[in-house]
Parts: sequence; structure tokens; C-alpha cells
Amino acid sequence: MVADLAHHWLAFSPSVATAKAAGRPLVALESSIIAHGMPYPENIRTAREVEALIREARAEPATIALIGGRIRIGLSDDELELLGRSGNVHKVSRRDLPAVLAGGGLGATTVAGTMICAALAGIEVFVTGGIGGVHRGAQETFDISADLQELAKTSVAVVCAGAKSILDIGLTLEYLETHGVPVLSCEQDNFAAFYTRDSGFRADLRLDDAADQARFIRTKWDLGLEGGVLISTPVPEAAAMPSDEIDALTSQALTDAAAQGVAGKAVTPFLLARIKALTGGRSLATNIAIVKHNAEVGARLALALTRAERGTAAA
Ligand code: PSU
Ligand code: MN
Repeated sequence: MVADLAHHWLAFSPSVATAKAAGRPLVALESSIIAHGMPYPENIRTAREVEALIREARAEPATIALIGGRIRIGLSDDELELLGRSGNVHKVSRRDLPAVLAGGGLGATTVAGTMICAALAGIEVFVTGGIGGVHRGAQETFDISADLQELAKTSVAVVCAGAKSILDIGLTLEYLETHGVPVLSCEQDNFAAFYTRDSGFRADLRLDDAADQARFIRTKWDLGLEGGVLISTPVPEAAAMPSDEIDALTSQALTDAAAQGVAGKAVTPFLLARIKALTGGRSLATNIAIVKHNAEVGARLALALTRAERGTAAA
């Protein structure tokens, strides 16, 4: 449902508009992962491969970004290229959205930013890599990602591979619990830790089957319980990284961030870039495998949600 005035700001690509009009399942994709999360040209190649996987699964991908004063829902090849190549793209979370849109700048949306745009565009499923969360040491820095607030209030199902261990995963799950965000796990009982399969923390509920996930989500929203649902699915076994190696690199990256006084919205990109550099680029292959796997899980969920009609969850 598009808020009355918000539709002036939305621009759908032809293929997304056609799919939407036909009631076909849609899957939103974020663009911060393209502009800030991966190097060129792997970022563009991955974005295209992820879109192709979603189409193969009979859903329509809608990559979201801010271009020329419009929220673009679905991007052309040239637009993907623009986002992936130009080093100077705004990182757009809830706070940044009005400024970048009004200013006509080029913006790549985070999990929070993409959820807002997906909801405005009427898209119920969003596939990402890893979500932001409560940072380690947040007791002092107050650094808690706006992604968590967005999950609390915006009704979009977010498929991810958990959260990276640059975060305090235990506190992240506590925060989600406080704000009433259900955390479902798929393929295992525990919440995933992005590069590794097991965070050591249990999810609220394990639902492997997309139809069951869809029924859960419909039930929540039927009840008027607004807000997101987080679905965690682990990195495929063959692509997972050794956890002792990731732990050591994470500590190093956190030490470097503290030493350089990195703060605010720069913290997460700094840590991600440090880890990438410290693994000598090996984490990139893991990252790509994660997003592709999440895309398959998300496409299945989008199909199941179009079947699980509103108000019929218990039928
Ligand atoms: N964590 C990841 N990969 C990512 C991000 C986080 O493992 O790409 C990006 C996402 O776009 C996420 C954002 O929404 O960083 C969170 O930034 P912050 O912590 O500043 O809220
Ligand atoms: Mn932050």
C-alpha cells in the first residue's frame, strides 16, 4: 500500500511494475551491499546473479536505490553499474532518506532504508546479507543500528544470514525481543553468524518450510502486529569460514576502529572493509555464496506468501 504522498517519490522499473500489476511475488534487494559491501566488478556481477536466481525461482527481483530524486524500485543494468562503479554513493538509512531524496543524490539503501522503501512499494519480502545490530561496547557508544528499530515497526519479512560477530549478537537478539520482532531460523535451530553457521544463540522458532514461514508472517500481520519478521538461514557449509579465524580478524578490526576513532555511520563499513582486507579477499567468496543462498530462501518465501492469503492463515 502506497501512502498518499509517497507514491510521487517512487519509480518502478517496467519489469517490477508488470509483475506487481499481475500480483506476482516480488523480492526486494538492498543496494548498500552493492555500493559499500563489495568491490567492483564483483558487486555488479553478484547483483545480477542474485536477480537471475530470483527470476529462476519464479519471483521478480526489485533492487532498491535512490537515483535522481526518486526511490527506484527495480534497476536497469546501467543503474546497477552506476551504483557499483561510482565510489561516492550515500549510505541511506532512515535518517538519511529525506536528505538524499530531496537533494537528488545517488543513494544506496541499508537494511533499514530498504525496508522503508519496500513497504512503500508494497513488497513484503526483502533479501539481504547480514543485518546491523547492537555493537560490542554499545553500553558506552550507544551504537545500535537503525536496522533494529526498523524491524520493530516496518512490516517486511527480512531474510538474512544472521548478524556478523563484529556485533554483540546476544544483545542484538535481546533488543529484537524487547521490540517484539520474531526471529525465525531456517535449516538449523540457532541464529546464524554470517561468515559462520552458528552464533551460539537460539532463534525463537525454527521453520524450514516456506509455507510455514508464510503462515507465521500472515498470522502476525493479520493480528495487526506491525513490524518485521527476521528469517535467519546459515551460510552454506562449503562456503563457511573457520570460526577461530573470523574471531581473530574481528578482534583486530575492532581494535583498529577504536585506534582510529571511527564513529557513527562509518563504523559498520569500516569494520566490514577491514575484515575483507584482513582475509585477503577470501571473505568475498563467502559473502557472495551467502547472498545467493538467501535469495533462494527469500524467493521461496515470496511465492508462499502470495499463496497464504490474508485472513486465511488458520484455514
Ligand atoms: N552488516 C553486514 N553487511 C552489510 C551491512 C551490515 O554484515 O552490508 C550493511 C547493511 O546495509 C546494514 C548496514 O543495513 O550495513 C548497517 O549499518 P549501521 O550499522 O551503520 O546501521
Ligand atoms: Mn551504527
